[in-house]
Amino acid sequence: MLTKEQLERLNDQVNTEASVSRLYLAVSCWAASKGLDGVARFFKGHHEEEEEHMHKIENYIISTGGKVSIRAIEAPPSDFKDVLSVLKMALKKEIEVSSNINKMVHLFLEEKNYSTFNFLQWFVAEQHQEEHLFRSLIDKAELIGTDEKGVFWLDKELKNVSQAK
Ligand code: OFO
Repeated sequence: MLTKEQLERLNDQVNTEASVSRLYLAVSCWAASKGLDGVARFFKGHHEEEEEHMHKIENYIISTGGKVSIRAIEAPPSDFKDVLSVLKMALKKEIEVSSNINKMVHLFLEEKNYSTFNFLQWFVAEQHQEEHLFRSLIDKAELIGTDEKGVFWLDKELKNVSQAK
């Protein structure tokens, strides 16, 4: 059983996951239109993962007898500067998501809701992996440079990462 505030926080997170999912979908479409198939595939995969995260939380709310509230979300941009800036934007987003998750973990622990605290541990681990992935891709991209050859390499690298998942 969730309190009103706890339910509100979980529903906020449903909304956040939906918004990140739409952003990654927009990046994927943008990349596909530029012929960057690896980037498109990578972000399409991440779009799908974020949808799964959203469903995970919805299902959890329902399992507690709570009500899911699906809200309107702001449309993401449809144009982006380049691949490196897109990766940096994604890392910034993931850091924001991690911060939300951490605040929730703190709340549920303080309020002795151990079941939800336990449920959120999956997200803590997932966010750690996501931040690490984006950080390492940015580091590699900065090392190799972002001229045409660099972008070609990055596109291939993102395709490899998608295939390895
Ligand atoms: Fe990576 O945002 Fe979901 O949890």
